[in-house]
Amino acid sequence: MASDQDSFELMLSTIQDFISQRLVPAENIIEENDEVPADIIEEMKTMGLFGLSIPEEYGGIGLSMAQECEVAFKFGQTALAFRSVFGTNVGIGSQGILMDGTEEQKCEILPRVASGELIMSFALTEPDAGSDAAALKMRAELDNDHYVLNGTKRFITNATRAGAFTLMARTGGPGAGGITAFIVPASTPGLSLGKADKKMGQRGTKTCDVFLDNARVPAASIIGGVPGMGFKTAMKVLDRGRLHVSALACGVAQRVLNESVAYARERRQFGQRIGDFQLIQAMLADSQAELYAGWSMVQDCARRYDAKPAGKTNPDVSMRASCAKMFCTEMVGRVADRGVQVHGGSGYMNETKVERFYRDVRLLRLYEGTTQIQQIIIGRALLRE
Ligand code: COS
Repeated sequence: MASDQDSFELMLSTIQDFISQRLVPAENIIEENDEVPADIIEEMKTMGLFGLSIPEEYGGIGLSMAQECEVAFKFGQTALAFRSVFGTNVGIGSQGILMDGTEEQKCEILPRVASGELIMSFALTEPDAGSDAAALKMRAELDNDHYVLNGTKRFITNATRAGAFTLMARTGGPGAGGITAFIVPASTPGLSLGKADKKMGQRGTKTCDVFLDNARVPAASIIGGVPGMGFKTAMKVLDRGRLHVSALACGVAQRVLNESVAYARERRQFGQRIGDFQLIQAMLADSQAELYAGWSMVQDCARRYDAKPAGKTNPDVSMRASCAKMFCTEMVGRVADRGVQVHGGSGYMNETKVERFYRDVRLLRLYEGTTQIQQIIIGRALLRE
């Protein structure tokens, strides 16, 4: 389907209908219940959303990065919890296996990930290793043909839904070269979950701690079969994930702008609609121009991503993905802030959609690498010989 632009356009329009007819009307349910309804998750599976990025040979739809960004842009225009349900399967949970896994691992895992039967989650962050991912402490000790895992993972998205984790642990000495990526089934004895995190926003998304207490996994669970490659796998996965998050940020900016324009058309003060005031127009114009700039970056970077050999790193593309992540997630913060401002006092009230997006987008500047981490990646790339 990926190669067929007409089929892709058809799929995008089906997604658009699903978002406007099914998801947008369910946004209040998410806010009230902190859960994505089970029937919606089933519909997402039927639509193939869990397998967007997985090649057709492994049961997915095999979208290009540019196409995946278009889908992420659409899903940014509703409560972010919906995308989060399948987001780890499309991105950080599955891509390490696709990029660096053995053929056997790909054949065994990816079709189940693509169908949504298996939810994959990505476990890198720890209590003492957030931005400094190479400092992670979780130990993986070799014991005959098994590894024994001990330690804690933190803020793990979709952990409560996950059937398996792409999990980074230390098999060697300090630093990046001592880190290995494993596929760890959630049913592994010794693996348990903490209580659900209470977050500022993004109601309906699920994060919690994951504890490993003498959890044994076969040595064959190492992604690609070679220890010590896990940090590079994680970085490649994050390069890609950052582009996806950039597109998502643009989608939210579009929704907030739509809400703001609609409000500016209707709301009347001083005897006229507020949209007729130039100070309101200025806020809308700033948001539109920044959104246009951000989306242009995403499209350009996604094209470059698709042009490089699959699974290979291109430092220039990594640097540009960080530029897009930094710009788009900061941009949507400003757009959401202006959205609240255009709505005045109503924008501070929970029943107003912009209030929710204002809280929801705060996370985008933090996960998959903070703005400051993106600056470091960009700065280092510029200074590299
Ligand atoms: N693709 C492939 N390999 C990469 C890479 C990338 N994008 N980035 C780094 N590497 C490789 C390097 O080439 C280096 O390999 P060699 O030792 O063979 O030279 C190795 O990985 C270590 O890289 P580096 O020295 O740059 O590691 P640092 O510890 O300095 O960390 C940052 C680099 C800060 C960029 C990294 O820790 C990071 O991205 N942190 C943020 C983590 C994050 O996003 N967390 C979010 C949690 S997931 S929601």
